[in-house]
Amino acid sequence: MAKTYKNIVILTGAGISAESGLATFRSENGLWNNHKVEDVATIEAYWKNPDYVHDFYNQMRPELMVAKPNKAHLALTELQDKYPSKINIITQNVDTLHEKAGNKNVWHIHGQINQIVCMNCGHVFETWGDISSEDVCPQCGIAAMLKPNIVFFGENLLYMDKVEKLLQTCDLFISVGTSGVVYPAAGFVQVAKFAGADTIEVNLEETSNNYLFDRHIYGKAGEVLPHLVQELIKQKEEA
Ligand code: BV8
Repeated sequence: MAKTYKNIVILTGAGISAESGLATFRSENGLWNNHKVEDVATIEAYWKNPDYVHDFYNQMRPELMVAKPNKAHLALTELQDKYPSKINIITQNVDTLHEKAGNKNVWHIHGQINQIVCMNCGHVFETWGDISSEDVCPQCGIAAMLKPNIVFFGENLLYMDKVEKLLQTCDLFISVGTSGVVYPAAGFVQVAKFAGADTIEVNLEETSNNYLFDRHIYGKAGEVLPHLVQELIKQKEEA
């Protein structure tokens, strides 16, 4: 009898947005948009030179604002529409392509590029525009305390209470387009596996934690994920 699932968790990384034209983090030259990650995505880099980090994200925002979801994101919408079960998407991506594709239950554990947080009062607001250390918080009026609502290296992730529960109760864990080098996200598959979930990895190539996956589907997410979604939907119909 075809297997069906009740609680599916999908973890996505930069690879799912690659076919939308967005840069991944660990390309050949190890640079990310021509910067070293540690120069722009650590909390130390931010405190040392906030406007250097603001500029990095200011330059990224326009591209992400107009980026379009690809067939991989749309396949997840089809899965959520046609596979009656709880399906949550935990994303490391700061773009909004899951939302643009109509995906539901999306958890941005590394934050979002179009959100700004005030480190004085905690207020979070949306903008696709530029931010600098001169800007004041619209809530408390304090200047130089605004930061992209993005989780830098050395900062705790967002929604980890929710994520823990999802991982401990899932029966299928699918990882799409992540190199599996950044923790704690890279360890999520282990939690799911201990919870008894089946684990599937979708990537162009073998990743560093590939031994933890029961099944590997190699190829571009936009090409292979729709087939996996059709397979799951068919299994459910036949059950
Ligand atoms: C934390 C924000 C507690 C910026 C990001 C030593 C050992 C273990 C851990 C650590 C350690 N030292 C420090 C740590 C912790 C550290 C960490 O993991 N470091 C690593 C590098 C060793 N983690 C943290 O600091 C985290 N916080 O642990 O809190 C704490 C508190 C205080 C002090 C210590 C600990 C915070 C992590 C979040 C950091 N912020 N981003 C931004 O996004 O603007 S991480 C950054 O990497 C992005 O969010 C990105 O999503 C994430 C993971 O990268 P990937 O998404 O996987 O992207 P990548 O390019 O690597 O891979 C793309 C993949 O897609 C590839 O596999 C490729 O083959 C594939 N692909 C490409 N095209 C396609 C495709 N697949 C399919 N189809 C395609 N078309």
